[in-house]
Amino acid sequence: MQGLIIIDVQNDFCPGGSLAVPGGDEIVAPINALMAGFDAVVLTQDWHPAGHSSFASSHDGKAAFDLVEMPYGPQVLWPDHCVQGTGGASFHDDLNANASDLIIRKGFRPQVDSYSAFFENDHKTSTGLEGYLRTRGITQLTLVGLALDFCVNYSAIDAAKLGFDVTVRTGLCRAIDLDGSLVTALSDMKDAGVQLVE
Ligand code: VGL
Ligand code: ZN
Repeated sequence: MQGLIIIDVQNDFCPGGSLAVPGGDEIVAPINALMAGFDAVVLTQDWHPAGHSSFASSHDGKAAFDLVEMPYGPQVLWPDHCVQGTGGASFHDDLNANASDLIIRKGFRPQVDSYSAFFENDHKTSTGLEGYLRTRGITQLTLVGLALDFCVNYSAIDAAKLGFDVTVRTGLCRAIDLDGSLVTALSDMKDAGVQLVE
């Protein structure tokens, strides 16, 4: 059984948003067209409380894209984005969210960021997605969405580690590309056994 995981196609990650990924809106229509071919369709939604610890604005003297050390490891600081209940946290208006079976929200714990759809950045706290997919009999996953080098990357690697058969459709993703993060992400995904398909 085949699952489609659509990562963070939200206004703040699209042009005009506070953490805009170049071309983020270009993938919406082709992702909509892909949904019908899958047994399960899951959307993820980055969903931070105001003042979240991943926001540069929560750290005195720090700027967006600085790196800090958190109790769980290194963490990039981001512009405020995807704050719960705001328009920036909403899915892109043209995304066919009605055609999804499940929406997984992540990053809602104030002190921990969550790039992956499966585990938060402490690599321990589960989102519950694994159990959902397993109980629905899904063994093969296709991932698309934003951003390829952060949330798609972490989700794909966790999925592969959990034993799912994972394909990332890179043409249906867009990247932030911070200091070479895209090249690193592509090689990390390959090393984890993720299939990269244009
Ligand atoms: C993401 C940075 C911060 C993503 C989420 O969806 O890739 N990136 N929060
Ligand atoms: Zn975030």
